Amino acid sequence: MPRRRVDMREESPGKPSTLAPQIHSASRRLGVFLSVSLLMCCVARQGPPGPASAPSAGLAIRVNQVGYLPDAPKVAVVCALEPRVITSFSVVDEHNRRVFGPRAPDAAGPFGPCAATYRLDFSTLRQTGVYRIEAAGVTSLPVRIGDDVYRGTADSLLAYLREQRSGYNPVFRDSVHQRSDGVLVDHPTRSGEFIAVSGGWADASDYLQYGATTAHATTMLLLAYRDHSQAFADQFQANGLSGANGIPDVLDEARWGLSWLLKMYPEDDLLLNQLGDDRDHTFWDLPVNDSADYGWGRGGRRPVYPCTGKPQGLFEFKNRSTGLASTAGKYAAAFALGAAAFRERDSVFARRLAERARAVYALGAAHPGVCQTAPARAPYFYEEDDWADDMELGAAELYALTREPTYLGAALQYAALEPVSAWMGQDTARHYQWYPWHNNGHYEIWRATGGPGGPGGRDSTQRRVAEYYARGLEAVARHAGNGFRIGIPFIWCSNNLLASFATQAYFYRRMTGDSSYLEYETAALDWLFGTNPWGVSMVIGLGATYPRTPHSVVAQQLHLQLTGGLVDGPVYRSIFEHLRGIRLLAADRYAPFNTGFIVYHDDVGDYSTNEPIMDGTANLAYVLAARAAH
Ligand SMILES: [Ca+2]
Ligand SMILES: [Ca+2]
Repeated sequence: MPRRRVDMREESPGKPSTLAPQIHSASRRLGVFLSVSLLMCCVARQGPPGPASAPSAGLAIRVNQVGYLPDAPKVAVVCALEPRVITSFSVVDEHNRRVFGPRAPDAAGPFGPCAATYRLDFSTLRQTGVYRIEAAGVTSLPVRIGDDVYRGTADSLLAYLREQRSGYNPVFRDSVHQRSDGVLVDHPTRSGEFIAVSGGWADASDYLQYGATTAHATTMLLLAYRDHSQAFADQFQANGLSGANGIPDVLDEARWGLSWLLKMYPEDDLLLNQLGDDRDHTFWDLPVNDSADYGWGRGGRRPVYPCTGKPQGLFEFKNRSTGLASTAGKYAAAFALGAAAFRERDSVFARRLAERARAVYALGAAHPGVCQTAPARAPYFYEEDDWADDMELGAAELYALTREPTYLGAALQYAALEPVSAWMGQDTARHYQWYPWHNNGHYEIWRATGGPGGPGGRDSTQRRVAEYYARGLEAVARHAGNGFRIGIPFIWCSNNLLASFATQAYFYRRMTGDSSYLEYETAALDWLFGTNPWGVSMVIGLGATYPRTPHSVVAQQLHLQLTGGLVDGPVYRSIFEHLRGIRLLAADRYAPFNTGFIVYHDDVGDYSTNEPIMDGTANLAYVLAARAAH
């Protein structure tokens, strides 16, 4: 989330004349194939606005707009904008026949814009169908119950990743930075050297690319396929264009990430971490004709930053990097998982990945500490402060791949250094301070030491890593007494935290069979799909009401729907008000619900709440795959 926005918002609204030529030129260039790609690829034309979100009688009933599995907990939430007493609710079917209730709701107190909330639990309704919830004369959006409600949703998210591809891009059917990536900068002896690093995904709606987020996203895709392969189909080719190629699309996408990460680790002692920097934000233009000027002319080559183990930043602002391990561990994990995933399909690729996994892990072990992203003209960067979690995961995946005991021993030692992701239970955190927001390593240790069908809770190692997860879940649950059962801090990219929380809770439940946190796990997913004060699904294209005007130049200029993109999500009002250059460009259709301590705006100008994020999208694909494979 790097944000083209930051500088862009300062520049683009006030300087439309500088943007017009690029947009015009892009439109001309794109016109020929747009109609085809819209039908066949990652995106669709923007549809009409979704159902109105305005509350009726100051009261709204919020539901998961994707739906509920028959055996899952099912809770709708009432948000009343004024204090209100509600004594009963009912569920009616498509013929308006009451099939559940009347029942008494559970009063849950105020939250954000809601002066009162109520939880409407209809979990015991298991019959497949389409229903509505009624209370106090107000009716919810349609609610689906069925075994198939999550079918295909994980694949839907992959559409956004294809749209974000750098190198050959299937939406534009054209090069994105293919010849301009990149020139080594901030290297003690080799600055100015060209290194071919084209590929990967743009991190958000700007075109910066990061090794850390790409490696995490790739890892989540590989885990999703390994654990829930039946959730994924084959409808796209390796280059992202429509058409089956005999490989599940989630593996096509994971390989896209792996191939770029291999380029970003070209030599044993050269670990690259970032492509482009926030000078990217100068222009609000399409990726195929990016005008950013990094000192080699507009639209010229882009800088690529190595991990140096020292504070980085070419200009006024510096990060606080201390080592290489946070990035090295993530690369090692992705490479090792990739080696296992492609062992049968492409043994040459798999052997290369295995070799790179060992090398980059060794580099991280030799250089403990964090490798943060590098700021340029703006003060923002990913302030990752933890690296033991990343080395734990790298070691765990190498153990799973090689069965060499030293890797397991190392994984357990790293795990003990950071048993709990430190944001859990806190009210705030720095931008990407504890990243990834959940630690896959504990689950991977559990799996590699027995896993499904293994000794389970009887083994002390397995008990220990499960208990690590429980501590984090409990810390979040203690903050989740509100009607929505949400206990995360509403920092920038809060939806990332919810996807992570849901992932960790799922891992824990699978490891132990303990459903103590299922209520909160379910609430996190429900929140992402509409059970939130605004009644908006946070994934573009999923649900009835979802972001229509995301912060994206591609969506805005080409009138495309970025199907599958998970947006940042609500933030504390104080964050929204203090980030640089945010300006809402249209009337706020969610205004009645933006009166509390957290805000969300479906507005192209709001890069703090409404910008799709690549890594969160990939993480959510895991969560949805688990539900689809139910
Ligand atoms: Ca495919
Ligand atoms: Ca970390």
